[in-house]
Amino acid sequence: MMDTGIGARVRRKEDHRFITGKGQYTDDINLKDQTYAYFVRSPHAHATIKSIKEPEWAPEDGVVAVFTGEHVAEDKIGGLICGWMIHSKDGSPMKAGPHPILAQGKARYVGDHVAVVIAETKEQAKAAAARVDVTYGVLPHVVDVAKATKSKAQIHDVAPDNTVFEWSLGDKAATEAAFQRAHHVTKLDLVNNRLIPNAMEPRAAIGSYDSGSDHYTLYTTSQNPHVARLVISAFHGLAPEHKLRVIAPDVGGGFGSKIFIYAEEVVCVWASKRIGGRPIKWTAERTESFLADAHGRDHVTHAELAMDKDGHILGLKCHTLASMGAYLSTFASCVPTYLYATLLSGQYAIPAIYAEVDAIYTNTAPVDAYRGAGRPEATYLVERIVETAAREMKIDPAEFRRRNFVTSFPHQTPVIMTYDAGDYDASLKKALEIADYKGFPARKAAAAKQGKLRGIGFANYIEACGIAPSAAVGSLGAGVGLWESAEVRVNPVGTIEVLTGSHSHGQGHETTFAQLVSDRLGVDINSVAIVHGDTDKVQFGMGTYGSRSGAVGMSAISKALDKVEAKARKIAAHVMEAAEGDIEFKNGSFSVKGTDKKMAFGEVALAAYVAHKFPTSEIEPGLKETAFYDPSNFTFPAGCHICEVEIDTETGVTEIVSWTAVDDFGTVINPMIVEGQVHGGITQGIGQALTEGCVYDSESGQLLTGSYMDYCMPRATDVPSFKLGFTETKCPSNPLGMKGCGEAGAIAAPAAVMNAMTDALGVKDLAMPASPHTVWKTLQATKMAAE
Ligand code: MCN
Repeated sequence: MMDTGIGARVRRKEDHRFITGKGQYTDDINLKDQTYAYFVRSPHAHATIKSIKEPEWAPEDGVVAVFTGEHVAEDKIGGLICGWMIHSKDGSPMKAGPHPILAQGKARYVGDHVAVVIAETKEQAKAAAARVDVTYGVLPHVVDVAKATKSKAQIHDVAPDNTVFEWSLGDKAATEAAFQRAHHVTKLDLVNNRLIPNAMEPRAAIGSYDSGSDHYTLYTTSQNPHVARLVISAFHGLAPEHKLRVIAPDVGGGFGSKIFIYAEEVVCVWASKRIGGRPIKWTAERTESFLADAHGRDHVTHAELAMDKDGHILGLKCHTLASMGAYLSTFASCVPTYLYATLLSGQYAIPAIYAEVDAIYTNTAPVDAYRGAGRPEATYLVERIVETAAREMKIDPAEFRRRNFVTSFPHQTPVIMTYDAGDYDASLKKALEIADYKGFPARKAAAAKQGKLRGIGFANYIEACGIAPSAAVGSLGAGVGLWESAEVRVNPVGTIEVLTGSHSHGQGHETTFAQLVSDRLGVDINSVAIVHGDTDKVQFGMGTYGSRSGAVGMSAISKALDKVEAKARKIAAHVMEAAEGDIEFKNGSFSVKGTDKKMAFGEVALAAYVAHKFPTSEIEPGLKETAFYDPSNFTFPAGCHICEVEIDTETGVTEIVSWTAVDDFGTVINPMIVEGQVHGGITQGIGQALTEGCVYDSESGQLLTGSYMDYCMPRATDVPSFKLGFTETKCPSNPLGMKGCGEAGAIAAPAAVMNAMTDALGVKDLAMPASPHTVWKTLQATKMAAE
């Protein structure tokens, strides 16, 4: 029994169905009388829509209907919303332009939804969409965030210079005073390159309306079906919540890109009623995913770090331009603000910080949370500038970090967060050992003999995850509290169903959540089923993002398990005719202290339902408990990643030759799953650093990297075998002591790669993605400068 509990390397229960092709993804579902949707998308970056004309459809065209923004307006269907209000420094609210589910009057990026064609087959819908005649009036456009405020393109009437907000955090005067006292100031300009999500399963939706029950159903690729139902119900005004069921079945990856409410989902549900209730299915083609999934990052930053003569950091200031894309997506405004600037203290005791963030509209796909949102951008800034400062001050980068680490907890940073627990020096120390830091000079010399430049780079990241605490989140502009729910249903024979508001789209919840139950109740892990992703089954949940499912979702389950155990204990006491205080619960059985009386957990469950030997006036029959868990703080996983690269000076090709990651995730439920999460995260971070570059053509506004021919995801051959280690400081704000692990690798990796590459090349600046061409140009420039 013990080897399926907390800490066991249990194989993922869900993998059998995935690897045998038995997963049920949205596109695997087909409903009776189903039709298919295909979207007519804008070929222009910015244009007025002058007219939309349909040809005469023949029966063989299979067209059921064509809808435009006018039909949406006719039915008074609300637009997509950004749920996080941010105020500018002057107190004015952010400038949120309208975001209709089908464009009304204007298209604002290439791929914007202009109309939808519903047809009998997918092929007919696509062919018919190509024949819808849209007349556009092309407008000036801007795709570059650094140029957008001065551009002729005015994307939304509410934002004349395309500025959404000008926000700041921290104490400006204290930071300026710190810079006045500085012995050395390091300055760095950074671009955090725009990323395009590439989930294995493209987004998909099936909307259906049943006129008999006046009930809507939406199957969708969502990370948070309950929030989708709430938003579609409350803001789009489609149906009251109890008449809308949202099901997110198996979801094939998201990493943030499936958190948001997208136009296609709302269109499928709404249009189903318009066509008389026939279901409408839409599955994105990969090119549509490139064009219209919410992108990530796109920051341009200037940062400065002030130090005293001994390399102690006195202050940090930065100014960031954050592209929002053409519309504000669901959480867009909170990514470059509260998810970013609040972590600019990194692992360091920085006395003064001042951050300014200007959020800007551009004629590009909306930008939202992806692969760690905000926190990777903060880590990139902090770890790149800390490494650069150490080099400029000729202090060993590990030693520089050690001198500045936060060492006592709780630690209040100057940018809102209170770090609860950690031991950054322990992670660094362990990482230095695993990476054989002392042996690096010899490895560098050996590489040089083969004509290669070898470099080493650190990233001592911190992230705030377990995104939930209502008190904190509510006060940071969300206006709502976040938490998580759980229901533990013990069946009469002792098998267990756990209904959770968290959502799994690759993280192995069906295994780790069951491990917790197995551990606590001493039951076989195979008698535990985890139910999630269906608003008709699970009462309410906040879903999955910000690595919150372990720390928050499992804590809610833990709370419900406490209640189950407490009730079962009472029942066991009655059945065994003993005082409740004499009942012990261990390894799945209840026993009476000092006697040989014993009942297995399953026997108590049966007693709870049918074999009552307790007064039901005192104890209700049944064994089912619910809990809501709202933590008091975020969790702060942290760690040290060390990357070593070798650069071929002839070709500019970079090879990552070694990777050490030592992470502190508090209590680890399943080390195998956690290692997998770290591997996946690092690989994505390496992708951002080396290969993934989203390019919009400034002349035409077209997305030039709209397929795998041009947008290069990292491959197995791009990554080394990772050397992992763990340290453990328990998170004090949840009962399990857990910290999130899902995004850690993606947060740490870009800075570690770029620090290693700049070390190898002996340069200060190098842009991501550092492709062989970029590296080769840098090598040539360095050579020319030396000549
Ligand atoms: N876990 C553990 N011990 C810990 C922390 C976590 O055993 N100390 C386990 C959890 O029980 C869970 C997994 O590790 O099975 C990840 O848990 P957690 O860090 O809480 O993260 P979430 O499940 O909330 O997912 C978070 C993060 C996010 S926000 C996204 S989105 C995400 C992700 O990580 N998307 C993923 N990991 C992904 N992995 C895959 N394969 N695919 C995605 O789309």
